[in-house]
Amino acid sequence: MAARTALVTGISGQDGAYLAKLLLDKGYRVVGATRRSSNSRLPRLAELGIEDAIETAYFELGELTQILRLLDKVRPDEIYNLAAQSFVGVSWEQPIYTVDVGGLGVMRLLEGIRAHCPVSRFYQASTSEMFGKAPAAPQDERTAFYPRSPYGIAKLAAHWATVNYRESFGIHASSGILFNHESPLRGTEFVTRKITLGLARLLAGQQDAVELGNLDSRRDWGFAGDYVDGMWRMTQQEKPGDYVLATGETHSIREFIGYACDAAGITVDWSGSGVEEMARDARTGRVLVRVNPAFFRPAEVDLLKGDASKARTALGWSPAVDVRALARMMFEADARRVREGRVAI
Ligand code: NAP
Ligand code: G4F
Repeated sequence: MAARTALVTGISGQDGAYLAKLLLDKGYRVVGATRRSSNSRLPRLAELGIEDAIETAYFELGELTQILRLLDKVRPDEIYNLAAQSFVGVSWEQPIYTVDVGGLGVMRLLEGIRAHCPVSRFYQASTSEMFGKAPAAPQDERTAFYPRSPYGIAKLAAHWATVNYRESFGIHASSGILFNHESPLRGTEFVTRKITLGLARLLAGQQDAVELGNLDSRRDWGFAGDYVDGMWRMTQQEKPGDYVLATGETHSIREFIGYACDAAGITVDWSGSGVEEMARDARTGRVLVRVNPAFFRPAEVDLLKGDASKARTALGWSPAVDVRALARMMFEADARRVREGRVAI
């Protein structure tokens, strides 16, 4: 039997790499869709040793004509749309672009599916950011949405587009409402990786204290490798649907710093409050983390904590890595990269 073909957009990103690896291990032909860039390397795929195992194709969520040609040519069995301007902080600086690619871009893809491959199964990378200022915790598939950023608004439009094309045209379109998931391949601008890489560099004498914004917000952090398995399980269901993927635990940024420091063998001593708050190495007194208001956001999502009961029951999905193990995995990978003088992904 011919291998099933999966088209993965956002192949150069964190989830693209882990999902491509999972699909290749399952025997899929993987076509990775990527933006044209002056640097054609895909370092995350290289780190997982799969750079040469996937086919790549140019792809831009803003360009309808390219999307139509690509879908007509590849006719994939499954489409995983992981592409987006995914950094919440930048979405206030690039609101129109963020909504264009993250929201309208999904309409473009769905129109392409409708025209060229209506039997393809579609996965949309939705997010817990859609809950935003949530009325309650934990959040599940029935919780009301209240996005707090242009990014959240874009993703909410894309989520409803996915639901609508499922209901209007019978497309097998699923929306994965994923809570924060991290890994050693996480972008260095996201807070977990900024902490683990910053700490590794600081301990090697390569940088001063890590400067962060709001230390009080709480996130439900899991491991990206676990979450891509949930994406795949959604597309294998007889019927499409919406599913929350989360660990069910929530931790503050301050707590994550503590877990990363534990992994580094450091006991943290917190002092001060507000913009004066800082974390020191309890033994040496060295400042590890300080607050820089430049990293505060115009509006914050204070508390995310997910309830993945539906995914557990219907998909048989559960996360294997908890936040402490995640922080250790990430710190150890960054410490190794720093020791070996490798450029951070
Ligand atoms: P990521 O590492 O930032 O990857 C985003 C990908 O989107 C990159 O491959 C990027 O390509 C691509 N992209 C950006 N703009 C594009 C455009 N205009 N056209 C085509 N491709 C474009 O994000 P991630 O953490 O892997 O997340 C994957 C998806 O899940 C994203 O949609 C994100 O919003 C969503 N999500 C993530 C989380 C999480 O915690 N990680 C949680 C919920 C939902 P370049 O390399 O060229 O920039
Ligand atoms: O790591 P973050 O930038 O992730 P955020 O905003 O939660 O978004 C991520 O998760 C979403 C799922 O809920 C995805 F949809 C989205 O694509 C992305 O992957 O920030 C986490 C928290 C925020 O409250 C932020 O204000 O950390 C706080 N924070 C404090 N100091 C910081 C910093 N965030 C960043 N990036 N940098 C800081 O210096």
